[in-house]
Amino acid sequence: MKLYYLPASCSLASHIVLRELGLDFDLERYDPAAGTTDKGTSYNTINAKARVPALALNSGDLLTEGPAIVQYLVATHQHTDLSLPDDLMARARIHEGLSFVASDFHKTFGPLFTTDTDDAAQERAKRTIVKHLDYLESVFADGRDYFVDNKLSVADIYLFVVLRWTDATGTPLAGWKHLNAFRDRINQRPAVQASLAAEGLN
Ligand SMILES: N[C@@H](CCC(=O)N[C@@H](CS)C(=O)NCC(=O)O)C(=O)O
Repeated sequence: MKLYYLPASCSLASHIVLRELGLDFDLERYDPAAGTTDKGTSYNTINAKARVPALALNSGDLLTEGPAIVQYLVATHQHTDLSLPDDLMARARIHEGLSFVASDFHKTFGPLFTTDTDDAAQERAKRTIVKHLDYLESVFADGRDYFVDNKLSVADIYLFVVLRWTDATGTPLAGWKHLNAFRDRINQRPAVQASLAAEGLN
């Protein structure tokens, strides 16, 4: 297997899950400015969406979209802390958590990562991020350690990756004590530390 990635981006979630599952995989880094990978391959020829993550499977299939990748990985490797529950409602809850992180939380950061967004759009994005952080903080206010049903899941890994962006985007987590503690908790996992090191992030 090979994961196409961009350091610290949402592809970090797929990267962490691959390591959590103890899988054998290669990494190939995408350089959006050049439009190529670090092996000099035009990335459009690999993934026409020109987005990471993309996972090249040993079967020859290319799987894209982070939530699909992490759910596929845990569905095909059941023997870890990240195992999918048998109960369909519990699975739907994980999907619900992933969808919130992907469609609402992650996407709000977009204007803060580009230089061509005006100040008003950046302020609007920050206000929406704060709204999402308040919501997430309220979820953790019942004392839970993990986002969905208080059981570690791929939704926690994706949430951790997006929470990492808050420091760089003017909404540092210090004001949200439960989320701050959650980020520290996930950060301590050996697979997370190994992924961060492999991406040159710690
Ligand atoms: N819908 C995609 C979104 C992926 C996405 O936003 N990828 C960003 C990194 S977080 C990317 O590829 N950025 C590089 C670029 O836009 O050139 C998914 O969930 O996987």
